[in-house]
Amino acid sequence: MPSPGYTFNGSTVELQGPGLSTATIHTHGATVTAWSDATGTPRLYLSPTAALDGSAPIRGGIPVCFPQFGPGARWPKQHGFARRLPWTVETGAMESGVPRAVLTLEESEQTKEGGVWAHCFLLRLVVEIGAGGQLLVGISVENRNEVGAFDFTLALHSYFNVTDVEKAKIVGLKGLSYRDNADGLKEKTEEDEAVAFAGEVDRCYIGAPNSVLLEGAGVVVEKEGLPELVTWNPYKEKTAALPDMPDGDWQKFVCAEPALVYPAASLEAGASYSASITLRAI
Ligand code: TA6
Repeated sequence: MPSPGYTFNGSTVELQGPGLSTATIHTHGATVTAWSDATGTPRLYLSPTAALDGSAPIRGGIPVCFPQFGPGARWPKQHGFARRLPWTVETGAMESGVPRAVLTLEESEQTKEGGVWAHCFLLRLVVEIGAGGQLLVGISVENRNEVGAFDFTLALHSYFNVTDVEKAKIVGLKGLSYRDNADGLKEKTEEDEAVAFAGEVDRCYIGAPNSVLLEGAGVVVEKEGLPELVTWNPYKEKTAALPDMPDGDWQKFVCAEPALVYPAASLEAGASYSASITLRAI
């Protein structure tokens, strides 16, 4: 077995955890692009045609959506700037036998683009592989304005490998209200025991439980500080319109995205907000 450890080559961080567990984090967007569990099974989907050169957000893994989830309410482009900019590796080390990387992003001319969200802030992303090979991703948002609150929405837009999306299910959302982004953001109630993917699915479940099972992905997603769960698969037609995903790859992934959307969070100057996800293979 390889020894647990941490390496950084200037653009990617590699974590080696217990057993065969590993994780890769690109400094571009602080995007976790790979996580294999303790048996060495890769659990995150990464498009084979994703841009990894910083020219676009990375299609796959766990892009960070901030200061908004969705279209340009605060920043001009979809899902905000956090997934589009290079982050700084603050620390990377073994801590109590666990490999951990910490990446940060602060305000810049680019984050102030458009002038709508021209705030001083610090984002910190902590990625760690736990003793059982589980992946932990923590994010904190600090308002560094001298005066003045800001608001934001946030998502950890996680893509998971499945062998056949039409057999995959997300279990634990029955009875919840959701906004259906594939149907004009209408508010609906989930009637089914499990969310299946027999067509385009693009939903934001309000007040989702802190643990959901992704059948077909072999993963349980746990979340804290992220009340919503977004479920997404673009299916055939919309995948064909994505420039950075092969046409047939809609069959190979589901997105289950812990998010803070309804309502947006508001942070006073000097205040911080923390959230996290834990991904466990089952
Ligand atoms: O999380 C679902 C979603 O907001 C969808 O509406 C879909 O467009 C997706 O994210 C991907 O967005 P992107 O900007 O990465 O193409």
